[in-house]
Amino acid sequence: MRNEELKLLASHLDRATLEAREVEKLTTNHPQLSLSSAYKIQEIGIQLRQSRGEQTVGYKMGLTSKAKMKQMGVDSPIYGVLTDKMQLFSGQRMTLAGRIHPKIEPEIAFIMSSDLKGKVTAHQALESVGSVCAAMEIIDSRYLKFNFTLNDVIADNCSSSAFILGPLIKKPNEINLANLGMVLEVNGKPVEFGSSSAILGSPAESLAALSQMLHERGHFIPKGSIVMAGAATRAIALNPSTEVRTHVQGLDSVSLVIE
Ligand code: OOG
Ligand code: MG
Repeated sequence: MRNEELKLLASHLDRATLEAREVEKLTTNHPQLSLSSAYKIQEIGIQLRQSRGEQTVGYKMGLTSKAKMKQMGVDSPIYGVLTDKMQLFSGQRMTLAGRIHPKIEPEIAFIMSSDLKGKVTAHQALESVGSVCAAMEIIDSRYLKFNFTLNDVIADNCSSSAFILGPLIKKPNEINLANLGMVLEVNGKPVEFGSSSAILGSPAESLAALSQMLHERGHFIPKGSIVMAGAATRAIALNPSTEVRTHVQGLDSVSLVIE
């Protein structure tokens, strides 16, 4: 795809985000959209956000669990970029204004204490982690009915809308990240149960996979980055007048109040 066309598609998705408007998925009119063009559209979309003053603060992995792949009908992990404007704070009250059809999902996040580059094992990846925490992600696909192919969702920055980190826990090496119970509660009632093992076997594997995927595109994970490892369960629709909380065994909890 030519650069001009990639730019047009990126600004089409950017406008849909700003106007909280659903649009037809790109592959309906561009069935030939490739994985590499999709990541280029994602990158141009991030540049548009940067031109409005947003700063990139990290990455998110997506579709790292069987439950999510099945829910969305796609079959391999993907990554997107996080900006400072997407960050909400645990316990914060928010309205759903400005979002299209938001859903929320339980995650685990890392804060990097050093750069992480190239092909690494999960063990090596953890050596670059300063702290780990319970997290939630709000996803809000810009596509009609949350329906897309893998390349569509990559172009749409992997449906990212917002992320929320719980209290940071130091020394991730002291916790066995591969099997932590995770519960998503709405108004105090558990609605989704999972294990961190659902995230590619362990969130540390997801971090290593991100490093490798970025390396293939000439990028790396800089020191200080926030990395969302991916959801452990299906995502659930966000509704007004609810309190949503995720507990992760050994990692405290993170919450959000929807007005
Ligand atoms: C794509 C984003 C998936 C995750 O954690 O698996 C994702 C989507 O489901 O719309 O963020
Ligand atoms: Mg996610």
